[in-house]
Amino acid sequence: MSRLPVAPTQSPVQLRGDYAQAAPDFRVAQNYDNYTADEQAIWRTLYERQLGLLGEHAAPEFLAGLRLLGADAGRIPVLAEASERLKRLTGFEVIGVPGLIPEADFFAHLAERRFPVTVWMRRRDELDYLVEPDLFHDFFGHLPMLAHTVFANFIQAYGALGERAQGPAQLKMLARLYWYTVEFGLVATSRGLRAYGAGILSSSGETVYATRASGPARIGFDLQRVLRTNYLIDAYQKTYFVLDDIEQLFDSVLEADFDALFAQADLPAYEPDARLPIDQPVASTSTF
Ligand code: HBI
Ligand code: FE
Repeated sequence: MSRLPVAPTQSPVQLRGDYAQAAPDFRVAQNYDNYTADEQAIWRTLYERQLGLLGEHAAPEFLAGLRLLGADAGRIPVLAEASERLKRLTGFEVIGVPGLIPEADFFAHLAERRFPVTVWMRRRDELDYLVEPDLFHDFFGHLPMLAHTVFANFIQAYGALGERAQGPAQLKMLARLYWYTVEFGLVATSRGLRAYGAGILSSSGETVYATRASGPARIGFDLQRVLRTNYLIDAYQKTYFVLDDIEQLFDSVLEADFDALFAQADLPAYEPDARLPIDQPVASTSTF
């Protein structure tokens, strides 16, 4: 495979997966029998740890999606089985990939309702943090929300936007949108702030921090603000953006004029901890 993806993180990382077996669109087989007993145990540990936190911290849409996926702590899920379920729910397929793939391929898959899921599991010494998304992050973190019709529509629209973006500055804007919603998004509910972002819900530490810590700012979601706000990849977020409801995400990109927004790509970005007069702070029941 000549075209190895440039990992979309600020620090170039050595990609872990086996890209040599990947198809031109980066699909790989899951090779289920290759998972070791320890990898099955790591899945169980991660799943059970997160399950204990979801009731208090996860958006109801995430909880509903996780149930619909039918996975459990007992074993690493078979991607083809989850794909069958998800396809019936929102038309999204699940495809195995060796890890991070080039942005153009990633966007093309999303635009055609295919979600790439890394096929390898993290090591035991990476339970709390790893740089590149593994199967647990992608499957447990991302797939439940793809069972939600409107969120699935947003992800497809996001993929189509990616195919429209021209050049690194516009791609960076879209990476910020993905980061502050799909990865680290919060939503307001009648029972307080809940997380729907995969980066939050696949991390036990950030699941509690994002919804309860007093340190970070929590700001009402504003598309233009998010598109211009840089993010930290190796620390808890300084700023979380809060949706009024999941539909707001799809509505915001549907109504937006991306020709005008992309034209602002070269404007200076806001720092991750920026506080602006236009920001609408959202109260949280901080407990620490
Ligand atoms: N590849 N497999 C995979 N998973 C991702 O989440 C991913 C990717 N490539 C690019 C990428 N994310 C980011 O650049 C997004 O912001 C597009
Ligand atoms: Fe992710």
